[in-house]
Amino acid sequence: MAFTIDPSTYLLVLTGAGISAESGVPTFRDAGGLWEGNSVTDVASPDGFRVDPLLVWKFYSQRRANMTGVSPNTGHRALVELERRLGERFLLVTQNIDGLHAAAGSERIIELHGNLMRSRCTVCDRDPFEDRTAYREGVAPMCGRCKSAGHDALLRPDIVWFGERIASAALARLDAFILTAGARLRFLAVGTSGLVYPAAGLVDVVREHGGKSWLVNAEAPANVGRFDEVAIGAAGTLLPQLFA
Ligand code: BJW
Repeated sequence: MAFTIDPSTYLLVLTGAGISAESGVPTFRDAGGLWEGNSVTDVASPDGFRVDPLLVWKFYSQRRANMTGVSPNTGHRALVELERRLGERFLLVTQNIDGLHAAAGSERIIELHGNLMRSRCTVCDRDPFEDRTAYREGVAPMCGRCKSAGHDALLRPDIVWFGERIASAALARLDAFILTAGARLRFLAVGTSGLVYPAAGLVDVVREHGGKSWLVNAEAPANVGRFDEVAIGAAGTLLPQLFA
């Protein structure tokens, strides 16, 4: 099997946890995955954070620490190669917060669910900032800027939790790409279970615009029937072959 791109193709790629699995980053819903032992509502929702910010910080601190020494794999690098071929006709939308696409060299990226290595204030409007600290002292981190202004405010990871809105600028950039491409659009989803929206609905949006959709995944995900072509297997093996 091969996925054909020609000089008019616009390629929109959506990645999920599966593309980072071969780098050693746990997926969410696979056996032994990240959610096992953690209730999603406890650690990845605004309500969970309100109830127990320390638990949430412990969870994300551990994940920051776990990223030490983790590097991109052949799947990430195959997408860098595709971007080099297509230039402005390429856009990568990732649900992953691990930063591995940027580390591999991808440039045209939308990080739909945020970034693990950034924090932001829960109160003030300072920009999200790079923060690799894995908090261990049993105290949830506070905003230095708010403290200087005389009040206390919690920091939080710059991540989109369940029930939170995706940044409107990200959605606008995605819409603009899809509109420009029209029927020249090809959509490639890689390593995602197709359960979490709005990402899981992208395949339908592409179809409405007349585009074709391809899927590369280790197993058939929830929305497999909505793709035109499906390749089942490991992303790190299949991606370099499918676009050779
Ligand atoms: C391999 C492989 C290998 C393994 N090679 N493959 C419409 C319908 C129903 C519900 C909703 C809807 N619209 C919105 C919702 C609600 C909700 C939602 O989707 N709920 C569903 C669960 C039902 N969505 C939201 O709340 C979103 N917000 C929103 O829509 O806001 C609207 C709004 C409007 C007005 C007011 C307020 C709000 C936000 C979603 C945020 C998701 N965040 C998370 C956690 C944060 C990040 C973190 O902590 O890390 O993001 S959830 C979690 O799931 C994470 C992931 O990015 C996301 C997707 O997971 P993914 O990537 O698919 O991973 P897995 O593990 O599930 O799958 C991995 C796949 O890879 C598997 O299939 C493997 O087989 C495969 N694989 N190895 C290839 N080597």
